[in-house]
Amino acid sequence: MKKTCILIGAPIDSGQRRPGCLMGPAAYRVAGLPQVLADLGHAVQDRGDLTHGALEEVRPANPAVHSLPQTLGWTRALHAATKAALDEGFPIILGGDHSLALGSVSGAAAHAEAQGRPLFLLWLDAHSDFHTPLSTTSGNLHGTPVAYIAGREGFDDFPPFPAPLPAEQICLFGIRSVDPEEHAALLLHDIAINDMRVLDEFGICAPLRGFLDKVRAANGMLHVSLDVDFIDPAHAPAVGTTVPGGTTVREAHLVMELLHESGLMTSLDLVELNPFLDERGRTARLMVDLVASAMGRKVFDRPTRSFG
Ligand code: 5AB
Ligand code: MN
Ligand code: MN
Ligand code: MN
Repeated sequence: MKKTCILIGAPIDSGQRRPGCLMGPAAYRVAGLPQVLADLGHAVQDRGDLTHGALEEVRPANPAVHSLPQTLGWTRALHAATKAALDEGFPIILGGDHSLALGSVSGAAAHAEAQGRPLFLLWLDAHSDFHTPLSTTSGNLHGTPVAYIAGREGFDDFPPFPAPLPAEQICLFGIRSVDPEEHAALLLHDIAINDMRVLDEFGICAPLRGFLDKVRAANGMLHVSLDVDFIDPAHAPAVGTTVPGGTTVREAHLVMELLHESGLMTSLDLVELNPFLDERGRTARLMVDLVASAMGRKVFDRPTRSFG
């Protein structure tokens, strides 16, 4: 189905300490994302880059946490922009570090609540991002969005999350780096963790189809958050937090192709691209190619699953 793709630039660096992610939206545009979407037959509206608006003075309870006022400002801006864009089309958030998902997913949750539909979340990432602002030791808030979305305590400085997602509506995929505190909390919340061990044994299709079947059965909306580090750093070097043992290029494309075939995805984040660390734009181009697969590009256009 052809969509109205609404591109929202989110030049955010404040969720971690290595500068460069704020160049992400520009890199996606230089790598040709708007044209690729148009060539696939979609309407494209590029809304330009957001700003975080006025900052309030707020001191974090955990002294390790940095850039809290900026993160709060971005959370409000992304919430409003994503919620509004969902009324008109298919938002694609061009990050920016992963702290942007505090706002994009809360905006998607507010929209879904207003529609009376459940929101599901597919988190494609090397990390579980399940810290709270109280538990994080790095103080980097890009490691916290899943905890906010799942309704963990510790987000008192943030707007209350609209209808936190029950564990069965969250699927972590590609995980291979979890801090001890996150590990304990994930087990308590009983969130589905498709770590790389699971993907090694069962492949991409079975675990992903299982989750997509749940979304379909519930007539759910589906937000997908794609962290560059989901892909192995050998193929996607432009990221601050490299973790070896990630997905191959083809595995990542297969995820995107299955998402497209499902017709279920309603919003998408592209996060953690740091163009300053890239090699001649290859990571930005890979991310654009992955979006193309998610939006209908096929190697060969034949009825699915016909072999021989
Ligand atoms: B990303 C770590 N758990 O809290 C922390 O890249 C890494 O958005 C967080 O997935 C990685 O600092 C956040 C060690
Ligand atoms: Mn992440
Ligand atoms: Mn990550
Ligand atoms: Mn990262």
